[in-house]
This record gives sequence, C-alpha cells and structure tokens, in this order.
Amino acid sequence: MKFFSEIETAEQSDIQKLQLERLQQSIRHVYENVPFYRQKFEELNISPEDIKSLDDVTKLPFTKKNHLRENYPFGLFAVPKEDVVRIHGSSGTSGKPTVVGYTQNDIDNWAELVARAIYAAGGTKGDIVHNAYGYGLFTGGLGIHYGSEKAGCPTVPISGGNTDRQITLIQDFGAKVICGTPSYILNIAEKMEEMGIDPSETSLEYGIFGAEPWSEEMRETLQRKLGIKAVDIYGLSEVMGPGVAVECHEAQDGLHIADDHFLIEVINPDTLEPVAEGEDGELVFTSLTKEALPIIRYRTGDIASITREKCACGRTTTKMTRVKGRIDDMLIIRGVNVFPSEIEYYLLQIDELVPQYQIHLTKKGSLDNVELHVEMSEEFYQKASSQGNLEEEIVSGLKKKIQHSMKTNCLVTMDIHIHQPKSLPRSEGKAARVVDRRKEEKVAN
Ligand code: DLL
Repeated sequence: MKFFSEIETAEQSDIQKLQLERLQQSIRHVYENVPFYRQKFEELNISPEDIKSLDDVTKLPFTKKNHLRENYPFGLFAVPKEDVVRIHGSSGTSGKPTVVGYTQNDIDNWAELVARAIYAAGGTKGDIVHNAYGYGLFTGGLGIHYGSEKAGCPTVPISGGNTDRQITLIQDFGAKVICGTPSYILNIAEKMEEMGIDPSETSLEYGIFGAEPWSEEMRETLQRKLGIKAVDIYGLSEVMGPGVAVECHEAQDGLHIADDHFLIEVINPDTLEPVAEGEDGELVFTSLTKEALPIIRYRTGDIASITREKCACGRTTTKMTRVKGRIDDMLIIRGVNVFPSEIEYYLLQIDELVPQYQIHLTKKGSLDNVELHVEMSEEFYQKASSQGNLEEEIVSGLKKKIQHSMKTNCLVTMDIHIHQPKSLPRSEGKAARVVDRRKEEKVAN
C-alpha cells in the first residue's frame, strides 16, 4: 500500500468541501466553549454564522503563543478535564510553558497523521521504527510513537541520548526507519564512524527528520552517510505535534499538509495580509478537527511558502516548502537579514568542515558582530598537522575560504573560529545553533 489514507489523493474540491464543514464546526466549538475566543469574536463583531466560505477565515482573530501563556495552563481548553487524555507542553526559553491537551479523538487523529507520514517516508506495516525523538512533554517522542504503532510498525521507544545504546539497538533489531532531529541523527552517524561502524551499512533505509530547521545540504549529508532516503516532517505542539506536514520519499520536494485537519494561510508578518502562492511568509494554521485545544489562525512564526500543484507521488494535498527559519530566528546583522539555515547551507558545501556549527552574536561597540564557530574534519586536521610549520597557514587559508563564502552568499562579514575535530557540543534533541549574547552584554554594560 502506497498511501495510508484515501483522503491524501482526494480531489481538491472534495477536500475543500470537507474543510468548510469542519471549519464551521470548529468555529462553533470555540465560540461555545472557550471564553477567550467568544470574547475575541464579540470584539470583532463576528459570530459563527458569518463563516460561509473558506476565505471567511480571514475575518477571524489570530492566536499567538502569548495567548496560550496568558491562559496557562488550561484556559484555552474547549472540553472538560474528564475528556482530556493527554497533556503536552513546550518549555520555550523563558517564562511559563505553553500547555496543550488532547481528547482520545485528538490522539487518534494525530496517530493517523503520523502513520500517513511513515508511509509517505517510505515505511510500511512491519518495518521496525527506531524513534530517537525525546519522550516527555515534547510532542516528538510520543507523537511519532502512537503513529508508528497505528501504521503497524514495531516501534522502538529509545528517545534521545545514550548514543552507544542507540547504535547497538539499531544493529541488533534491524530498524528500517529512523526518526529524530537531523542534528541528533548526525550525531549518531558520527558516533558510528568513531566506533568503526559504517553507518551506510546498517539496515536503515528511511529517515523522518524535523523539529528544527535544516538545509538541503544537511539532507544530502545525512542520506550519504547513512545510506537512506530522508524526508522532512513538520509540526508544532500548539497545532498538534509532528505530522502537520510531511514530505514524500518519491519527490522529496516540499511537505504535504494534512488539509483535512488543518487550514493553512501564509501571511506577511508585518501587514498580516495574505501573500501570493509561492511567496514566502509566516505560516498560520487553523485546526479543523481538534476537540481539546482547537486553535484559530495560529501564527507559527515559521517562514515558508505553499503550492497547490499536484505532486509526483500522486498526493493532492497542499504542499509547503521546508521551513526557512523562524521570524524570531532571523538574524538582522548590520541591516542584512540571514537565517541560520542559509548559513548552514553554504557551510556544508565546504569539504574541510563537518556539519557542526554555532553562531554567536555579540556587540562590538554599537555594531552587531557575528562569530561563526565551525569544526574541521578529522582528515583535514590530520593533513594540516602533518605539514609542520605550514599548519597555521593552511588553517588560515580555510578561514579565508569560509569568510569569503559567507560574505558572498550571505552578505555578512563574520569572525570565523575553526575548532578541532569533535570539539563543538553535539545535540541530543533540538540543536542550539544560535547563541545571542547581544542583550546580555547590554545588561552587563
Ligand atoms: O518540534 C514538533 C515536532 C516533533 C515536529 C518532531 C517534527 C518532529 P515544538 O517543540 O512545539 O514542536 O516546536 C515547534 O519547531 O514552530 C518550528 O519552528 C520548528 N520545527 C518543527 N518542525 C520543523 C521542521 C515540534 N521540519 C517548532 N523544519 C516549529 C523546521 C521545524 N522547523
């Protein structure tokens, strides 16, 4: 079986009909059960009857992360606590976590979407799934877990960390599908190499990677090292978790959005107006089936574009490009806008480096300063250090090469710091690529 669900290949017009029915139902649900939304609707002088077409969604108010925080913990729940069977949350970096809840139907729908994702990635019933997403409040571990079981896959709930053990179990159990953040999976591959195991020789065939921005170059690196096909999976706890959208292994060209459960909009984050199809903007989702925490026009902060062209795999769903970055991750360095994933893209083209990096932002006087910390490959290190007193010159040549690439491609001059092999911190979940020290320094001054 190629598709997990028939709806994935349904006519767009049928999907839109279903979307409208579900949208109207969801709007009634929040209006009747969530005081926050009822008040917002009343302020805008709209009622559920005003939603007559999908385009009418633009009449509705936006929801933002701080609305969840302000209603901490359960203020936006639309069902009594007895009907909630699961709670997740995201800690963020400051303040209170955002809390999300699921009814049994919500969990079943979520599992269905993740099962679709496993099929889209190339997996099928009976394939062993090695799930290295973290289990806990984070939606990655349990979200993939239930979907993998629903797809009929023996599921290894290994979670993140304890990398040596992960490697032993991949080898002993013969997993075919591996799931985790791209940065952690790279960490596993590197560890295999260190142990003298060729990562491309394992039983793994497919990877389902997401939860953090990653580049096309990173995909190529992971595919080459592990001898697999890797697809991108997108999701966020406020909207559901992993499975909101996933790529197919056939095209590997954009992520299929689960249109029957979410209505997508792409807006200009400054004007809040819709942008044209194919144009980058902020992704905004309205849930169509969620019971415990229905969400209206959630501003994700994620930047991507969408297309409604039919995909080579046969799915008819709306597709989004990979997430370029988050609005708040966009670095504005001396007036130039750069996403960390663009820096990654160009860095990974430099053969002398491994795909590990950190971007440190500091202030030099009143100007923003970027330090790019990168790591040389073992081979380059060996070669350079065997050259005796030429070593310094060789490393400084590499520094110039990186600086030139960043200046030409990202239009920013960066201070390059080249580190020895295996010296930058490795991730076990979402990688911390950007360390912004600009504010701390302001406070300290
Ligand atoms: O990261 C859910 C998830 C788990 C997705 C496992 C995929 C796999 P949160 O912790 O709430 O949920 O973080 C959501 O992570 O708004 C994006 O900024 C980012 N993100 C998620 N998937 C991708 C992706 C999970 N494929 C936030 N590419 C989102 C880029 C991603 N960024």
